[in-house]
Amino acid sequence: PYSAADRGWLRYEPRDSLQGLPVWSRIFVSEWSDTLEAAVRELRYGIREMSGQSPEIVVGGESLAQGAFIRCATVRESLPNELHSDLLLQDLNEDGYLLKHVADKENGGCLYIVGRTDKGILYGAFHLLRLLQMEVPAERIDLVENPRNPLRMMNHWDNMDGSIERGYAGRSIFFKDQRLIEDDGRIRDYARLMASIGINGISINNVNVHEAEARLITAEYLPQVARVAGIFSAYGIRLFLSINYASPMQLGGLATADPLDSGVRQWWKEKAVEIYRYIPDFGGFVVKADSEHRPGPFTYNRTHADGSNMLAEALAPYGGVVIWRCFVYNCMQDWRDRTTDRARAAYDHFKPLDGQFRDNVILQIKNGPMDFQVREAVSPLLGAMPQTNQMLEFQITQEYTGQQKHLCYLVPQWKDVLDFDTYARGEGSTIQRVASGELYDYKHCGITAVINVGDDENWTGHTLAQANLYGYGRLAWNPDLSEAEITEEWIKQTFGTHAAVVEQLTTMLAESWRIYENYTSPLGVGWMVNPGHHYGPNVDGYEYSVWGTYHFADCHGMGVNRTVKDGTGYTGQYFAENAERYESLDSCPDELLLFFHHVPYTHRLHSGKTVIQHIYDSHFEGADGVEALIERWRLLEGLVDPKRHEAVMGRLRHQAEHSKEWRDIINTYFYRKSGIGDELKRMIY
Ligand code: GCW
Repeated sequence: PYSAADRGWLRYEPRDSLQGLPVWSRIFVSEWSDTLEAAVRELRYGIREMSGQSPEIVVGGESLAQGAFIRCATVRESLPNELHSDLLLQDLNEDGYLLKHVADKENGGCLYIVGRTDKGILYGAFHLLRLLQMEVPAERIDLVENPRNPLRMMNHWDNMDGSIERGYAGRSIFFKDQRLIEDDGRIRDYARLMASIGINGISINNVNVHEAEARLITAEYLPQVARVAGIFSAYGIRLFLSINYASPMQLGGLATADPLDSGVRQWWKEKAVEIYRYIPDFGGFVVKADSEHRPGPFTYNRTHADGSNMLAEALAPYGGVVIWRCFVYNCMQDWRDRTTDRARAAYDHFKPLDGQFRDNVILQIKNGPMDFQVREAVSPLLGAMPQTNQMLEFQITQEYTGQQKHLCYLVPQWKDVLDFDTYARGEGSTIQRVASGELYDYKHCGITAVINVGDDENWTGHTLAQANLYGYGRLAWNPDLSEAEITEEWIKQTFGTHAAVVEQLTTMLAESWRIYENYTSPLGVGWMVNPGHHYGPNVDGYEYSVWGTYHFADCHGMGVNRTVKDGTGYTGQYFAENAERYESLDSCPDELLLFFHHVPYTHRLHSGKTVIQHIYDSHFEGADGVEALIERWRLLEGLVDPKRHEAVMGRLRHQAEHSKEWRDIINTYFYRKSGIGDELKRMIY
């Protein structure tokens, strides 16, 4: 590693399966490039750590070795016949690779890592190391991998003063005191972690672009940004920046930022020339415009298409893209107004513009129509624009899911979203096929996520929150991977292959989302958090606010009526199958009931329980669930190193206390509102 930070899943602890046996004595690579160097160094380092033996790196030589070797090659090189006859080799895409063990009488087993590009080889090298960490016997390795999503991104919400919006793991790893951090060690280790899970694009600054960050695209900062971009580049990652839509005014001194103004257009074109002079493989811009008081084209009576197209035109000559966020809604709503529905906003704004965007614009859409709640419906905008590139946005940082103090494994939530069937082109039109560009022929598309990383030694605050980081990357690579596969990979790499560790941690992770949901806001209604920082229970925290986030609880019942029949009409934004399912109380799934309907507390769920009894039961179960997590973790004492064991235990203890606070506040609130007691007569205050 290049820094003293926790190694995450690139831990490479000694493995019994590699100890004492002769491993590969050489690693052959025919040419040298930054990316191949990164790949080969990683291989040598990982193998040395795990086996105690250090393979020699041979550049350009013939692979006539004494003993087993690893050979890294691109498809253009001459390879053994068994590989060439491998039809799959022809199907490798830009980032794909083949990993194959080939038995060789003289030399023993040889491993081939073949990519179409150097990047493919890098990904293949990380895959091989993953398998070795998992103690998969080398002779069994024979696979071909192609990523499903062209863009696999991370969004940082880092500010140049070093703070991170919604960051729960320390300060920024990129910025400090209005500058880019000069010690690159941490950034290199970060790039390794990201490349190991296939991430190929990273925007390094907050989408809320303040005064200082707007200047990242000026000569003052571009040399520093270019340095980071160079590190990323070796690891196959393109750097993106969030920009201020009004830059021509703030930076250029123009009187307007009107996207149809020729001076404004010219300003952006020249800006693009300048940026690409410093960063030839610059990815493009991420833009939050006309959203939560950020400037945008609305000021000039122009559309989101006008605004994004202007930027896209400037980046097009260099292959750059504009990632335009759809988190656009009225954040100055009157809580008395029951007709305005924030959930409708993205669809209402963007759907009518389908077909008006340039082909290097991508619309970035949050998984849900509200805002990364523990449970919400899937955004109906995803899949609703056949002629416009779309990209899915997840949130790894646990803003509403326990802020990395609580354990909440989000892979199950993301799987639900990815497998959700939109019915956009009939059955099987899943979100994962929208994002990957399989449903519609998108020029650019993929998945992005707001990252949970900071400069804490363990990257993510809660050590187990590393699983979310890892799991997200794996799903962005292959959304068909199962939760079980991802979890097993992560545990074995991060905590070793001991059966008890795998068993207990698997259960802890698998149950954690449901546990968190149980003691927080019920049945998909969301929110009920303290305003501003969003941590901890406050049922009415957002009830009389401007944010459009209400539960409408009174003495009779609660929930948001989003039906077409007599509600906000939101259900009508879905394709028929889903629209009907959500519209009707008979078919609306329990877990989203209060997201779609306003019902009496005595309404009976499909589970057979009334809403009020469900609230009580789930809240008691949720808090008890945290005690069970602690019990499981206790079993791993001695099997997990004391440092990480204690750190996680400390967080679990806090979670246990805090979950009781959630439980009692929610239960008491609804007991007092409804006047209906708990059937089991448990303590409610
Ligand atoms: O969830 C909200 C967050 C804001 C964030 C915004 C967004 C970066 O509370 O902190 O701003 O979403 O996604 O733009």
